[in-house]
Amino acid sequence: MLRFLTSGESHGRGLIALVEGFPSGLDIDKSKIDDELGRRQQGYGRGARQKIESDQAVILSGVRHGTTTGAPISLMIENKDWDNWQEVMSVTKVNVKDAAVNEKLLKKQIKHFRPGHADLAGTIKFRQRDIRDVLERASARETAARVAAGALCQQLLERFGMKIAAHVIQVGSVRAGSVQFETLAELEEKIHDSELFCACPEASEAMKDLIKSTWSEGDSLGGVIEVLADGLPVGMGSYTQWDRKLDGRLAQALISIQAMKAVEFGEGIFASANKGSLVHDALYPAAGQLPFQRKSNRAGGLEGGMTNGERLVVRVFMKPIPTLLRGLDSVSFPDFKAHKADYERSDVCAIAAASVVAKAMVAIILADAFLEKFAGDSIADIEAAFENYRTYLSNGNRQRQS
Ligand code: EPS
Repeated sequence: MLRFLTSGESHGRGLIALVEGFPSGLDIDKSKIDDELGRRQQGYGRGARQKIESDQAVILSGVRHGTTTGAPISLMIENKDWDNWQEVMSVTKVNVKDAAVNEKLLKKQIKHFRPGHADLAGTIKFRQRDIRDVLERASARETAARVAAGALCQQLLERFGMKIAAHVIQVGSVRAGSVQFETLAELEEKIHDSELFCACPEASEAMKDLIKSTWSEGDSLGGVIEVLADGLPVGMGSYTQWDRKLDGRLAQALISIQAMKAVEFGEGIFASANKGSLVHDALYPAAGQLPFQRKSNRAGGLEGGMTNGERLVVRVFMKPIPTLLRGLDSVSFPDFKAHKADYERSDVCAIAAASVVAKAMVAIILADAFLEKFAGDSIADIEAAFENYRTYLSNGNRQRQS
């Protein structure tokens, strides 16, 4: 079992990702982790914070001489902004009798809930005295740690011929037109220069314009991300128990990303309104690597909670960021009087960054499901199990192996 946790606050010293259950013997390319971290910081619509940060991972454990050892891998990303927050976010007690310190604390205290954010329920639940205690951990800054862990998992998947890509297909009401691509490398080329990681150049410009005008109105925007994965062997995940189903596990991981409100696999929404004959992907014999083929992939690569050999297609829907420059109606804390929500420096639209996070979360779940299917403590053991399964599949999948 692959486990992963994060810790850290938005303006604290830094973030940590802890990945446990990762096999030994994989050569790690740290520059690939840093590339993903850099990509997560990009995208049109982000606020001033990204000019302060230049995220890089420091690998603290679990890797020796460039190769994983099988021990827990911890990755740290420092917050450069910490320099400006040392008193406000100090882990040790500060001297509130010092007028300068006290003034800093009061200035950064959050007293008005932002509707749509974790502020209200978090403050009540944890009996906080300052809404900042919720904001700091609920902030999407945390996703930098997820991206570092995801980039590690992507390297494991790549080692076994799998590839993941993500692109933005909608910002607010602007949808990308359909774009043709065969391989995910081709898709990545198409999104490379788009400031919104969108493969359709016209839509990309229209998305930018919409973000610009929304910005000037003091408002915010969400959007839709599509994540795709190729090369997944048939049978990752399982139909045998609810919590082994891969669609359920992916949905949970994606919905856990800040501001995500819905997930769709393949043509899931279309499927709910149409007849079975229009929805299911018929099977035909084939003589290739697999003894079957299909002419469509409306299921999005998953049937019965398992990969079925087709491309994984999953979409995740993000709501607009809840921190609005113009402030929504809200109440104050702790006296609950009518007051506009606080404005904390924020992004206007973080959909491009979120696409990198969605890709990372899919990588983490797929790596877990892969290790479950081809269990082994080392890459060598996993490779043997993987090869054995490939031989079984190429035999025509006709006989069960004892
Ligand atoms: C965020 C608010 C902003 C974003 C932040 C998420 O941070 P700040 O308040 O420091 O300006 O920039 O995202 C990041 C820092 C990041 O690296 O993604 C929030 O409230 O969720």
